Amino acid sequence: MKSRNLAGAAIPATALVALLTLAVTAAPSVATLAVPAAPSVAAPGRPKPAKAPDAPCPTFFRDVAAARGLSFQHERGATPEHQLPETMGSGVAWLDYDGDGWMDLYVVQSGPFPPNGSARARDRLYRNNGDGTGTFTDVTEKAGIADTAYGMGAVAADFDNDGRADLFVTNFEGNILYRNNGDGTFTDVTAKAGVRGSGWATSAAFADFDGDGWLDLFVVRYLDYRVEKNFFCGDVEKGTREYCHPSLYPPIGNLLYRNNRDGTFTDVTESSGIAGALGKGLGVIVSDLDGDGRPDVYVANDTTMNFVFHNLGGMRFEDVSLVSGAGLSIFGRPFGGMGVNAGDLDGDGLPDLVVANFEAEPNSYYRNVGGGIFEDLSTPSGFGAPAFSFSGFGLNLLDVANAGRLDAFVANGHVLEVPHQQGVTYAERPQLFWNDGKGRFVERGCGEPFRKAVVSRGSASADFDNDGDLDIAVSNSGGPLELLENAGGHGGWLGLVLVGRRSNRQGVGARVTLTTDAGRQVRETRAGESYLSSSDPRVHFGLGTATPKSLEIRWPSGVVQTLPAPPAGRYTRIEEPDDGAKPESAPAPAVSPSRPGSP
Ligand SMILES: [Ca+2]
Ligand SMILES: [Ca+2]
Ligand SMILES: [Ca+2]
Ligand SMILES: [Ca+2]
Repeated sequence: MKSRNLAGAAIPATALVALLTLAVTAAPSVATLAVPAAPSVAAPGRPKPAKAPDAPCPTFFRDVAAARGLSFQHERGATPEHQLPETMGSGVAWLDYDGDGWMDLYVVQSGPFPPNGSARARDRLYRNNGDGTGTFTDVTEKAGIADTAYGMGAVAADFDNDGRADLFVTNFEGNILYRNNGDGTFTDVTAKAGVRGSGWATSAAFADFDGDGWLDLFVVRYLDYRVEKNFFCGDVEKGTREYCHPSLYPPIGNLLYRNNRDGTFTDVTESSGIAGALGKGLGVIVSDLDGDGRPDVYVANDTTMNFVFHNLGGMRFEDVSLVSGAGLSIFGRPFGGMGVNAGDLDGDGLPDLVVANFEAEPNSYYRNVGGGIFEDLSTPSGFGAPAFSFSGFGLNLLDVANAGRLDAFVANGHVLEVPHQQGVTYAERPQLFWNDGKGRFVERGCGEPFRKAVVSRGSASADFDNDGDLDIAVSNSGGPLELLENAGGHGGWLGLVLVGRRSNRQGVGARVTLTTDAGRQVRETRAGESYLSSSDPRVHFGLGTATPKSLEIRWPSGVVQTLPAPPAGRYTRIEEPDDGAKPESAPAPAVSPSRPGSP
C-alpha cells in the first residue's frame, strides 16, 4: 500500500524552495503585543499540587445541557465485532440558522453500525429560544433534518452567500449538504451540489481558497476502512475482540471542492495538488499560516505526519508538511493527531497551531515563527506534558475569562474500553489550559465538569446566552451531550458579526485586529475546527480592564477596513466596504442584545 505521508516523505524540491523563499520575503512584520496582566493562576513551570484547588479560577463552568433542553444521547452503535467507526464519536456545530441573533446547535448522531436507516440515528437541531431563559427546543423534524447515515461531524457556513447559515455533515459513507431555506427549514442539496464524496469523512472546513468571494469546501478522510473487512484484534484464544489500531488500515487522501457560485461544486482534489497526500485525517483547520492573504490548510493525522497545504492561489496547493515544522513532533515522529485549532497564542499576531493527540503523547503546540515556519514548543509551553495520560479530541481556543488572550479547552476520552497503558482509563476528564498571553500554559480545571470522567469527542465554543462569555458544547461518545456554561463575572468584551460584500458573505477568513490601551489582539474567522465541529462564527474579544481603541479588518477580498473600536459589552455588525476603499466608518448598530432577554 502506497504511503508517502510518513517521516522522510518526498517533498517536491520546488515546494521547499518556495517555502524558504516565502520565509525570507513574506515574514509579516508584526510588533510584539502587550497583553493584560495574567489571571491568578500558578506561573508556568512551577510545580503544581496534585489536585489543583478551584479557588483561584477566574471563572467556573457547569453542565446545563439537560436543564436547558439539550437532552441528546449519543449512540455509537457498539457491536461485538468492534468496528472501528464505533470509537469515533461525533461533532457539534453552532449556527444561527434562523437569524435571530442567538446561536442554535446542531448535534451529529452516529447510530447503529453498520447504519440501517433507523430514525434513531437522526442528527438533531436545537433552536435557541432566545428568550432569556438560555433554553433550547428540538426542531429537527420541523427543520427537515432527515439524515440517518452513521454521522461524524458538522460544519456550518453560508456557502451560497444568501445570509443564512447552511450545514455540511460528514458521515462514515456519504456526506450531506443542507441548504438553509430561510424559513426554518433545510433542503438536502447534496446531489445537486455534488459533494457527497466517498469513504470515511471526518472533519471539514469551508474557506474561500481561490479568493472569488464564495466558500469552497475541504473534507478530511480518515482511512480506508471496509465493514466487511474488519480484522480480528484482541485475544484470539479467548475470542475477545477489541478495536484495531489505525496502523492496520491503509491511509487515504482528502477531498477539495471549488464552489461554482451556482449551488454546485467541482471536485478539484486532483488538480489542486492535494490528492497525492495520503494520511489518516481526523481534524482540519484553515488559517493563513504564512500571512500572504491566502488561506492555508492544516490537517491532523492519526499516526501519520500532519499535513500543511500551502495555498499558491488559483486553487493550487503545495504540500509543505515536513519543511513547515508542523508535520511532525520535535522527536521527528508523527503522533495520533485528532482535534486541531489555530490562534495567536503568544501575542505576536501570527496564528499558532495546536493539536490534541492520543495517550502517551503530549498535545502539540507549534509556534508560528513567521513565513509559515513552526517550532514545536509543546513541552516548554506547558501545553504538552499534562496530556500524556489523556487522549485528546475536541480542542477549542477561547478567551475563557475575557482576559485578552486565548486559552485552550481539550475534550478527552480514550478509544478502548480497557486501555493498555497503566493508569489510563476509558472515560477521562476534560482539561482547561490557561494561557499567560505569551503562549505559556497552566492546566487547571474550573468547575464540576472538569472533575467528571466522560468519553468526549467533538467540542465547539459559542456564547449561546449572549452574555459575552464563551460557553462550550461537548459531544460524548455513547453518552449525553454537555453544555458547559461559563459563569462569567470577569473582564470586559466585545463581539463582532462580519458581513462580507466582495468577500464571502459570512466573512470567513477575515483577519481582525483589535487595538486597546493594553495592546493588540488578532483573530481569524473560520468555519470548521476542533474535532468534527464548528464554533460560534462571531468574533469575540475579551478585554480584561482594557479600553478598546480601534479595529482593523483584513477581509478575504484583500480590502483592509479600519474603524474606531465598536462599543464593549455587545455584538456589533460590521459590513465590508463595497468600493474597496479604506473608510474610517463608524460601526453599525448592534444586532443582538448584550444581555439575555433585553430587546
Ligand atoms: Ca437562532
Ligand atoms: Ca471560492
Ligand atoms: Ca497563506
Ligand atoms: Ca455565554
